[in-house]
Amino acid sequence: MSGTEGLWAEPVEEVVEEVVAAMRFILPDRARMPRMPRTVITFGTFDVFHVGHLRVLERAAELGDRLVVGVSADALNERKKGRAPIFSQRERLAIVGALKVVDAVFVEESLEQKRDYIVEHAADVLVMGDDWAGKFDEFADVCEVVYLERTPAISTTAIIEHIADL
Ligand code: C2G
Repeated sequence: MSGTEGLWAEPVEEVVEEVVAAMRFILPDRARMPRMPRTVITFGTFDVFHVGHLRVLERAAELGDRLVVGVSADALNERKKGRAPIFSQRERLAIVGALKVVDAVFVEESLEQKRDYIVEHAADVLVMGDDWAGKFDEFADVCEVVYLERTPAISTTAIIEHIADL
C-alpha cells in the first residue's frame, strides 16, 4: 500500500509531519526544562582509607550531581571479611563523609538491603569497583549499574600486611 492510499486524504508522511509539528506547541521544550539532579550511590567498607578509595569516589561523583555512600557496618565487615575493621564504622563514616566529593553517608547494615538503599536514596546510578563486576546487575531495573576499574596495586589488606611486616 502506498502512502496516499487508505483512509487518509493526504499522504501519510505529510499527516505525520503535521502531527509532529502540532505536538511541538503542546509538549514542553526539553532543552529548556530544568534537569533533575542525578544521584549516584556506592558502597564500601573504606577501611584504612587509601587513594584507591578516593579515586573510585571521585569517578563515581563525576557520573552525577550528588554522591551518596553506604559505609559497611562493623558487623557487616566481620561477616564479609571474617575480621573486625581497623577503623570503627563511626571513624570510617566520618572520613568518607568529610570528602568534598561526597554529599551524604549512611551505614550499610547488610548486603541484602541494597535494593532498599537504592530506592530510599532515589539513586539513578549504582557504582561499584570492578571486583564486584556482574554482582549487582539485578538492580538494573531500578537504576543504571556501573562498574569502575579498580586502582591497581593498592588495597587495605596489602597496607595492613605491609605495616605488620615493618
Ligand atoms: N577500590 C578501588 N581500588 C582499589 C581498592 C578499592 O577502586 N585499589 C574500590 C572497591 O572496588 C569498592 C570501593 O573501593 O568499590 C570500596 O572498597 P572496599 O572498602 O574494599 O569495599 P568492600 O569491602 O568491597 O565493600 O556492598 C558492597 C560492599 O560494601 C563493598
